[in-house]
Amino acid sequence: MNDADKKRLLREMIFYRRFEDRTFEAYMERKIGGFLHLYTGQEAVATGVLEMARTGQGADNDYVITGYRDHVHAIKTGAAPREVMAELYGKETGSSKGRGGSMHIFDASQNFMGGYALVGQPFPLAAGLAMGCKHKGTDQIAICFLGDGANNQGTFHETMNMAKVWNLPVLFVCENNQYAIGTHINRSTAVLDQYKRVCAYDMEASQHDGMDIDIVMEASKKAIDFVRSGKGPYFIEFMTYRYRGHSMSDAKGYRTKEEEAEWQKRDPIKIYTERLIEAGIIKAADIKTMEKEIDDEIENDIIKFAEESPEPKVEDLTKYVLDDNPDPRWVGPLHK
Ligand SMILES: Cc1ncc(C[n+]2csc(CCOP(=O)(O)OP(=O)(O)O)c2C)c(N)n1
Ligand SMILES: [Mg+2]
Repeated sequence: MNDADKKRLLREMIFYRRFEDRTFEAYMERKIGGFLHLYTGQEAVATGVLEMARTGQGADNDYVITGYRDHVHAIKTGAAPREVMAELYGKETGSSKGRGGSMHIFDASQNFMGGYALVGQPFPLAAGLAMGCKHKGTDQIAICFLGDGANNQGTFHETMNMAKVWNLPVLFVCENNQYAIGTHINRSTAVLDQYKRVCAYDMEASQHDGMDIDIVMEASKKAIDFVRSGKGPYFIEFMTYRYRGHSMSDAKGYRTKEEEAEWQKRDPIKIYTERLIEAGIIKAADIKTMEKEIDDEIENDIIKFAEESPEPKVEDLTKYVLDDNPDPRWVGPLHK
């Protein structure tokens, strides 16, 4: 990786942080409604894993799927930040035409297959995507990001079993931020190291620091190469932390300020900034310029686009839901 790539990666992580911060503000201004789950603190995971995946090639991209904390995964896979923001605003120009909102970002043109609200739902869908790749005979793989809490769902065990039985090209990425809403993992989960759980399915697995993007990239590259070469599924766990509440309505009463401060000492953007400054790749003053450029882009392009975009029309309420579906079984009383 050359110096320009390293600078770009740092810029991307700062962009994701500020993008999420700005959605927080828009939510407080009531421009964004519904649920909103922010990725702040976990940036090195999606950025590092997807940097090693195949993206930027449209229909040839690897397939990426995740839960509801999905804005950064969508953008890094290839969704336009403008369209992601417009989706949060519920506008017609949004990536799901304003019908999905924060938890349901989707961009089929980039093989970003969602954004799902149901915990554990993406596991079997990822196996299905991987099976599709196998049948088509391409060397694409499916990458499924999910939280530590999701591993207690039945879908986890069902999917790990079949992924191994069918030797599917799927990478499971566990973002272990140690919390499922307000419940610490040690109150809900018998085996704290998540990667150990898939030994029950004889699956390759490993655990790594998720706050250091260099470590994330190195470990992900090995795991992705393994999966792409046809050796079967792989489960990779990254230890990380979400700085904000689970969603916007969470006052974080279940954890201490000291715990938060401890994790923030190892902030992914701080670690990478210091590393690049030390290596002489970037100067502290360059960071300020970078931040200013990012804020300008977010405000004058992305937010502007979302604010100026039209709302979906009331008469289009059921468009893309039932109206366009020619199957008569789905034509209900609303759709004569
Ligand atoms: C099937 C299902 N059960 C319960 C919920 C409620 N719920 C939403 S998020 C969440 C916790 C998930 O935690 P984790 O998988 O660790 O993801 P994180 O929020 O930490 O990213 C729960 C229980 C849900 N959305 N879907
Ligand atoms: Mg969690």
